[in-house]
Amino acid sequence: MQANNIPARPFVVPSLACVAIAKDPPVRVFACLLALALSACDRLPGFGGGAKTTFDGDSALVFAQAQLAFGARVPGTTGHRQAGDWIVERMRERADTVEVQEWTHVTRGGRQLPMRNILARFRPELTERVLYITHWDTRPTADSDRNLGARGRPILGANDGASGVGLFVALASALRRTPPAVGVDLLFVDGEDYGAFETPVEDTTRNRDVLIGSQYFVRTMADSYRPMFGVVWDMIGDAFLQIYQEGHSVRGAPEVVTRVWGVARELGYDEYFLSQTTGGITDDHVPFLRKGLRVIDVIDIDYCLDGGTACGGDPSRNLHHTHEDTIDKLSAESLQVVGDVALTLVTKLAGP
Ligand code: 1BN
Ligand code: ZN
Repeated sequence: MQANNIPARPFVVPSLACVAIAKDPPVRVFACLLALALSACDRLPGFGGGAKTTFDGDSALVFAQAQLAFGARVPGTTGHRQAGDWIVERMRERADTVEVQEWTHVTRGGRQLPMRNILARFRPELTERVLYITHWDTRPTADSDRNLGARGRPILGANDGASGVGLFVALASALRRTPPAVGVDLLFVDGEDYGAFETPVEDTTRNRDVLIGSQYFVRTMADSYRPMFGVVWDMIGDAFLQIYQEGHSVRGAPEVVTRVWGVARELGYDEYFLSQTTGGITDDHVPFLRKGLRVIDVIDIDYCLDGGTACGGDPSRNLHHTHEDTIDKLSAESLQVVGDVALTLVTKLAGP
């Protein structure tokens, strides 16, 4: 079922259509300025159509589109550096503090990759905190594209990369307007998608060049950093939103799954947050779970052309890691649903 029963593959903000096709730097600058100008709109109080909170799904979509204006955000490329700078700037406008972790990752093949994790903090003085995580990099290859000849090119990553960034920037706008009673950390991790997700996916010793940023964060964070719970938000912009309960999350932090799905039910979103469980997915929550932190993965892995469950049994309709992961597959309504849940989760919590 599609979010709010909007017709199939709804519109892309027409005035920003230029952003997706922008190739030359001046146009990209223009696109960013436009996104910035529109970001002023999301500071207006009030609830948009269908919204259950002050989170603004339309703005989230605009911010996702602004990421796409940088092209693919593959570590080591210009698009990656510019998109990272853009995130830092947007967070400095909104969060109380912004910390940037920079390091060089050496791949299995000996390549040196510049990496950045960006941690935007609200109420950093508070001990009681919630940690939200999303990856901001995009995959260097389109491993599942129907066109075998195009598999070697990087994907644009509208859902797989930009949707989580759009969600977080819009979330940061809402948190700036109304500071939460508990601390909130928005962590943008790098290098989630660079290498190969080997099978079995649980074997993270073989998955050397994926989840790079989340593993680095967990390795370097203070032992005293113990958020109450955490959520990875990944691929949450699909116009046909279907979020199953991910296997590692259900086994590793069932009470967090119950909490997140409970809020979704209270908001009337149980047609999007489904009660079925999927198998375990190797994603950025795994390093946190291994460290003993209660972090789950909210991911819509059922990313199919024209919706359907498991793409109607036709894997060629799956848009994950293909060149068809473009902005027209996302919707502001889906981002609204996820943003309402993410914001309600923290605003429900009483402070110290
Ligand atoms: C999420 C987005 N992932 C990659 N890009 C993790 C993943 C790993 C998803 C294996 C499916 C299979
Ligand atoms: Zn991916």
